[in-house]
Amino acid sequence: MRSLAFVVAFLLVGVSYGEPRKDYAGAQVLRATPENESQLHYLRGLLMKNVYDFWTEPGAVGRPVDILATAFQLPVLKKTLARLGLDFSVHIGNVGDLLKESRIAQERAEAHRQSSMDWNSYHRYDGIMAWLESLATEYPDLCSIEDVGTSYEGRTMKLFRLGSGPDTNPGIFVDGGLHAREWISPAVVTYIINELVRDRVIYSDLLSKVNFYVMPVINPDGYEYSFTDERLWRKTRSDTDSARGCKGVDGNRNWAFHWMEVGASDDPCSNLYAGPEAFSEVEMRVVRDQILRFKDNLKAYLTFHSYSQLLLYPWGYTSDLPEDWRDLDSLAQDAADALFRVHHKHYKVGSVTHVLYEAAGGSDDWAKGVAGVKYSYTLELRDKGHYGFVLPATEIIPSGEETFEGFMVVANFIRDHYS
Ligand code: 0X9
Ligand code: ZN
Repeated sequence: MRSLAFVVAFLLVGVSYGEPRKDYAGAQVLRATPENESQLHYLRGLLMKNVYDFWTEPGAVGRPVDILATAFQLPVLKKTLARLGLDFSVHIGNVGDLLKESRIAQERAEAHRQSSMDWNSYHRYDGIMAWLESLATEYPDLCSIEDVGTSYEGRTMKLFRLGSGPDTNPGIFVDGGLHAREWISPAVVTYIINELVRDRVIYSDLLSKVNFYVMPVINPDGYEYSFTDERLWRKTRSDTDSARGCKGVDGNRNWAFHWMEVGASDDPCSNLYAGPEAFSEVEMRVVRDQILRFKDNLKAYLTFHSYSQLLLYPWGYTSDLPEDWRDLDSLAQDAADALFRVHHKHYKVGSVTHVLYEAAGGSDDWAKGVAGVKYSYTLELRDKGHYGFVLPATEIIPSGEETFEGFMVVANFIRDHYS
């Protein structure tokens, strides 16, 4: 009888590819700030044990770390942190409730959608691609779209090009959606495209002097999985040799520049799994090939993530700075200032290692270190952890508005210095 009940429960909960779906009822996000090296060291060890979902990673003494624990895990985690003398606060009181509320809001917004594309709710992969196609059809002198690859699960990956000038114009490569659960990223990238296209007359000078190469969702399988199965999925969806049936690779540990040297895991069940080899993930290879295709003209690479409100530049693999870091820092400061002026959101500027943590195999490091794109940045969008990855869709437009202003600082700078 008990085994029958187990089988029924198993079927009701739904099990995909050997990974039981997580139960977030009563789950919390705790924020702990290490105050000394030994606490930091302990948190790093905990991260690598891969028991908890670290929403932000331990970087340095004094830098807060957000850790998600299920209701079942919470007592142990709280006891462990207390034993270490690590102060923590409950940052999100019930992740299950938050996910439920956001699902209801998303369903409501989808039901009331007036047009195929808007920025009042988050959009699925096919919808975003169809919208890009429609722009290219409507504005053939300004936009074009091209199939450039196929994801692991067979989704077509597209490159959207924006600009009215020759191919030899300086270029800016923009991508989003590398990490599946960071939904604000594709939303903001599409917001930026929409602004530039809608106000193409106002931006005609820029568009005639700079080319934009945009891929708003570079991890399509993971992104879709985060809608259909597991909202908090981060990685790609490729099969691994994991005995426990764990799937997927962290795309931002998979690039071939100091791969696997630091801040990455060789455990396929880890959210920081770097893959069996550099560029094991077809999606990252597709983006790599597009960057290489235009690299002679690319002056900037912007990759959009969330959350924490940061504007980061290389390196992620070392605490050394690139020799031209002052150039990157000063442009980023100007962008952060412009962004701040819109809704008074503060973005911290600095190198990945100095502001965040050491992590090798990121696309930003590769773009600068291998492709030679000088101004390579990772943007960590809103918020600072109040909602974390479950950012309400009502924040898409304000995020878009402020990020657009920061983006324009970079775009105008490239025009003024390279065209
Ligand atoms: O850890 C990451 O991949 C990024 N943060 S996130 O919370 N979106 O996962 C930061 C990447 C910074 N760049 C490198 N580590 N190279
Ligand atoms: Zn990310």
